[in-house]
Amino acid sequence: MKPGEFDEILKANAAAVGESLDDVLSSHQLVAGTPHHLLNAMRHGVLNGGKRLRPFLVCETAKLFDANPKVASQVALAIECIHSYSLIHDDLPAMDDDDLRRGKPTVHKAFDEATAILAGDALLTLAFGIVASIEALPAEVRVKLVTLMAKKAGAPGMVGGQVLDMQSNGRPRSEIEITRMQAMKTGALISCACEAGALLAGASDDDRSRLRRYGENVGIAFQLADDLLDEIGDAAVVGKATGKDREKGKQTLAQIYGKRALEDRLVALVTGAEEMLEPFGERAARLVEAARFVSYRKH
Ligand code: GRG
Repeated sequence: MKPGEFDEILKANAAAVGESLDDVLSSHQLVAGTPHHLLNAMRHGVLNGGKRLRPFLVCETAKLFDANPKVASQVALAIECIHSYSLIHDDLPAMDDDDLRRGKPTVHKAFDEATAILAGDALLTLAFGIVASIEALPAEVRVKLVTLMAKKAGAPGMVGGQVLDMQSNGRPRSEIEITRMQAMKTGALISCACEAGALLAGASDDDRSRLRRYGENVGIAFQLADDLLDEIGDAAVVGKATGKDREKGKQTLAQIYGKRALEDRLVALVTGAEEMLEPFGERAARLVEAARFVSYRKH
């Protein structure tokens, strides 16, 4: 792939995902019974940019197995709704207490705290509703997808990781603790996106496991790259809250091991991700690029 080509692919994908999310959040089914205030808060949390990495991963993994792209796109939107909910709640005063997200006021700033909590709740439940009603998928596949999403987004996944992160505020953490927290908080939903793509496409257990492991590597790399950016704390880095974790007194792996060791770890994670994709050859070229993009990104 030529330099910059993947960035363009991801940008085009993000624009398309944004439009589809807009359609979902304007659909008669949803709009009919939803208070305007709540709907506006949901829209604010979802339609404010973002890389839309998780939807990209769902659709690309599904493509490896020639899945119906419309079905893949529905699952992708559902997972992005979960991601959006997690960011809305993560920004709340009780959690990270952030005023800005993607350069714009967070949902609790633009609306109020109770509305932000409820907008997050509504997006999380919407996600499960979307997947449960994909008529083109056999019922047992829908059940498997819902079960996977519940596990990865819930207590043994993202929510549990967030709790571990909050518990460790202000006290030193070991490498094992930080890695476990990151794999749950950030890695679980990214790996869920990859596994969901394989699952919806009817991939074999072996292929599903490959995609899950690819996703786990990408998820950990995503968080390590975030740690590195946090450590660098470069004010010139666009869209990055400078040294956010450090400012909040959280210990990062970059502080424990240093920048160099983290960079080496990122290379190993990308190699591991690539190995998982070997059986798919050229068809997985975009997923290989995605692993590199996540690991070596500058913001
Ligand atoms: C509140 C249940 C609950 C969970 C929150 C994912 C998460 C857990 C918090 C996000 C905190 C954070 C900033 C972590 C760093 C890595 C990360 C997930 C960044 C945001 O994801 P991107 O970069 O976001 O994919 P965009 O803006 O591109 O959608």
